[in-house]
Amino acid sequence: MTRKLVTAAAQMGPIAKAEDRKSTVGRLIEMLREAHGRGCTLVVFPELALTTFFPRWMIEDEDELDSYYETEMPGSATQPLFDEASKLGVGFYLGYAELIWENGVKRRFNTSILVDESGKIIGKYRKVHLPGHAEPQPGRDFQHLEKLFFEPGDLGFPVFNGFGGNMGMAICNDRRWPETYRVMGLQNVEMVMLGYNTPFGHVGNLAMDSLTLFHNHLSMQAGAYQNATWVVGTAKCGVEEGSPMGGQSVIIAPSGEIVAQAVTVEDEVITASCDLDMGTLYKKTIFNFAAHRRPEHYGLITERIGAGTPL
Ligand code: CDV
Repeated sequence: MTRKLVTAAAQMGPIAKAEDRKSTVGRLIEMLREAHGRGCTLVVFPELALTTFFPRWMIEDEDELDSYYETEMPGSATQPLFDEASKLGVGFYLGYAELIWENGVKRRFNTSILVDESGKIIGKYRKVHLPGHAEPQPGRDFQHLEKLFFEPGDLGFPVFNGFGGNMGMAICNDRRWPETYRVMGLQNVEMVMLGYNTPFGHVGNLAMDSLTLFHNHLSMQAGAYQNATWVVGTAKCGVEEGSPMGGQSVIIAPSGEIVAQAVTVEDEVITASCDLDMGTLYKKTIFNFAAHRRPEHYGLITERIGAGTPL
């Protein structure tokens, strides 16, 4: 008997700076309904799916900065999404900017949640691998100030029981790091959900820039195959406030093969019937971790951060 999870990646086109939460949440609800109509019980939305990708600007006004963050989830603006999802019996992954107060200190995270089919939050993840800079960089058309506007996540890479399987989360730049998938692979993850905002021109090297979409898929396909897991990668894309961002949202099987891919850079729902048992053969053979891994030789991975001299 197979465990089939009909899953959607609900890609978003640009969110304008002036677009309010009501309108953005309305777009999410529309895609949720479309996914439900195609038999889905899980929808994966992008990273920072409620606002424009604000780390592209240096924002000095604290009130303006705060306006991009959610202080409660669900809040009044996002409650309709939760209501519609539970009414339809569809769960979702949602990325958003999270602001909390802890011991009188304001803390900011780039966060995702997993909501089950009854509307209950069953998992939370905070982005670990923050890209970009903590200071504005001169000469750039667009900044990438995630290191200024977020703290590195403090929840690790937990795997949650839901949707009939073992469900993991990551956010954008996390997908480029093999450690992301392997830590979840060691918890027998069966589906990794992740949202992304990937601006072109980030590195400032034309040759590398032309490979942006290739590297997007390369990272996720490798993570899927090497850990025998489904990966659902959902973009926010198109030209947002003048900044072009890559699309090509995908659903990837544990074989590493792409089984569904978006073809626009707009709001677009792609779906696949994901057999959560499909990774089992890989997990029992070529990627039988218990039989083949040699952690006694992997010490440098946790001892060193940057590359150093040969041992
Ligand atoms: N939002 C991101 O994390 N974006 C990064 C870019 C900046 C490299 C990404 O990995 O797509």
